[in-house]
Amino acid sequence: MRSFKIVVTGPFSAGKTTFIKTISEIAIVSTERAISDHTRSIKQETTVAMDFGRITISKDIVLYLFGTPGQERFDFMWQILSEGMLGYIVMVDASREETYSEARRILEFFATLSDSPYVIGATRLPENGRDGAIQKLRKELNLDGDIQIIACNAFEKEDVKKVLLGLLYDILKTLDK
Ligand SMILES: Nc1nc2c(ncn2[C@@H]2O[C@H](COP(=O)(O)OP(=O)(O)O)[C@@H](O)[C@H]2O)c(=O)[nH]1
Ligand SMILES: [Mg+2]
Repeated sequence: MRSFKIVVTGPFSAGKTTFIKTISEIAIVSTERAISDHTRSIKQETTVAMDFGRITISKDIVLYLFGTPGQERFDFMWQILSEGMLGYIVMVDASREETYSEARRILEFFATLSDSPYVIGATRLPENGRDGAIQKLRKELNLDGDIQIIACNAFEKEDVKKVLLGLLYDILKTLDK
């Protein structure tokens, strides 16, 4: 049995908690709190410490998912959560361009923490012109061509699986080297 620790990160309200909730076989251990500051207009609750979920991929592979909080004052948690991870997912709400700079900051910070593979899970992509939107996201986030950007409705199990398997594929590639 191999277990993989995977971190799910990304800007505030990108869909991280939803992603883990959708796929986890155990009731998600979430630490949501009512929001007291200006970000309350975006949503009512936020993750203050972490989300935790588990998914069995096959009889040999189990993934443990750790979601990071998305507000700056909890940044110190990123470092703790990233310890021992085999890969990470950066969730980005493609429809909110004002969050891209935060996404870039997260990408840069994680690159200093770890060499492990990562993929982008892009939520709220437009129905029409999806390829163009993905290309734009790649450019805005300064991503190399070999970094996967995977379209994801975080409420859809199949989409969440696609993102996880995409990452797993990149992880297995590095392990085989
Ligand atoms: N349309 C759409 N809404 C989403 C998606 N994922 C999450 N949401 C909504 O976006 C808001 C933020 O989601 P949440 O999972 O709490 O984001 P987090 O801050 O990254 O943990 C919530 O109102 C969700 O219902 C998605 O893939 N598509
Ligand atoms: Mg959350």
